[in-house]
Amino acid sequence: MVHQQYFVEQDKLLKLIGKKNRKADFYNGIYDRYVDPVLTREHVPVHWKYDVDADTNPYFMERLGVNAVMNSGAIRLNGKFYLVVRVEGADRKSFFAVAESETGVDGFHFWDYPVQLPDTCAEETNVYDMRLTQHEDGYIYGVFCSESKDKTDKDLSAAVAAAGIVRTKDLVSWERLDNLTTRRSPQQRNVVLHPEFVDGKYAFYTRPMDGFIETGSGGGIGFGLCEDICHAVIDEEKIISERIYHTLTEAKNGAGAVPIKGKKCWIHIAHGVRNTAAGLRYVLYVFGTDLHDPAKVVARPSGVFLVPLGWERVGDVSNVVFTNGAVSDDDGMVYIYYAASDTRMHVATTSIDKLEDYLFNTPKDALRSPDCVKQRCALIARNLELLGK
Ligand code: M1P
Repeated sequence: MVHQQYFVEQDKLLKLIGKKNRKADFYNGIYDRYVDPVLTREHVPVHWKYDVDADTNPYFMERLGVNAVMNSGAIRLNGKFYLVVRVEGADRKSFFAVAESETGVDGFHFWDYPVQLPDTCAEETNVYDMRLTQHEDGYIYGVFCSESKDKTDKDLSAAVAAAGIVRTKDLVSWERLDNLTTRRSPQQRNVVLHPEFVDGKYAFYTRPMDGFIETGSGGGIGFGLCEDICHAVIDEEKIISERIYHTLTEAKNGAGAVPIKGKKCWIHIAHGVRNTAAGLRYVLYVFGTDLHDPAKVVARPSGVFLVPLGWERVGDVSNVVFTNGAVSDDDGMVYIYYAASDTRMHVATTSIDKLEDYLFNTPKDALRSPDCVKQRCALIARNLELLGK
């Protein structure tokens, strides 16, 4: 017999899924934020966590808890919005699950089962942060972090991060391909597949790393080409968005969402990390690359694009915003899905036109306080003249 509490919990879940989201009272002219997150651990189906049988679970206890839902790949198919969500179990292992919505800002609900990836690598302990690329070759690719224990290091926490690759046509059946090999970088995380061929090859944005957490002396967002997606090997990585002293990318950075094709450039929404007395702070930034040469940066506005605000600052890993999925619709609206503090998923909406205005009309970083104040005084002077003051 089904436990009575199941119906109580199921009712709460349906109310949560049915709740309409609305724009928050936040303004910067660049994007809108929303009052409610689009997905939280409370959105996880009841039957994923509880044994609903009153005989075997008389206290209706959670048997397999879920800790967080976060860093989600995003795609729009047949007019619907799909997230491939990183769900972190109470056991700290992450897995992927599809959630869909008609509107992109509310109504997200999980499919009945999580994604069951082909288990091809016995060493792989954890998988997370899938980027979904609708490639012009006809497949939807998922590129994610595949983490294994580093058995060559005595440190218990030592791990190796690699880019796992899967592909699908329907988000239901997934084919696992070889992990990406990058000749010059022992580790990779935050790898993104570009949606179009470049010089007839598959193009990846990479993040060369010496270690699992630290990117080491190099880092930055790299770009490389490979011939064969089934056995992907990149011989050369060119850094296209480097780390810069005293900017938001000082500690590290990484590609975020699959770039969106705009009218003037490819629009990249990435993350940058700096160190503070309170620990690492993750924010989002935007840059544009040439439509014909996606490795050539043509716009890099100064400063942060989106930062953790209010309750977004608090969670399992506080003071973090992270994106690995954004989609545009037929009207040029853009939906940016970002996780707050490695805990829950939010959305911000804007448009391709607004993002390109932001990209090409926001001043570049002047890099030194005296030059930054000159930049600001020039803006103030122009404004005061117009305002007649
Ligand atoms: O905890 C913040 C993020 O840390 C990692 O990002 P990066 O590789 O740039 O440090 C990722 O593990 C990501 O999942 C996480 O959100």
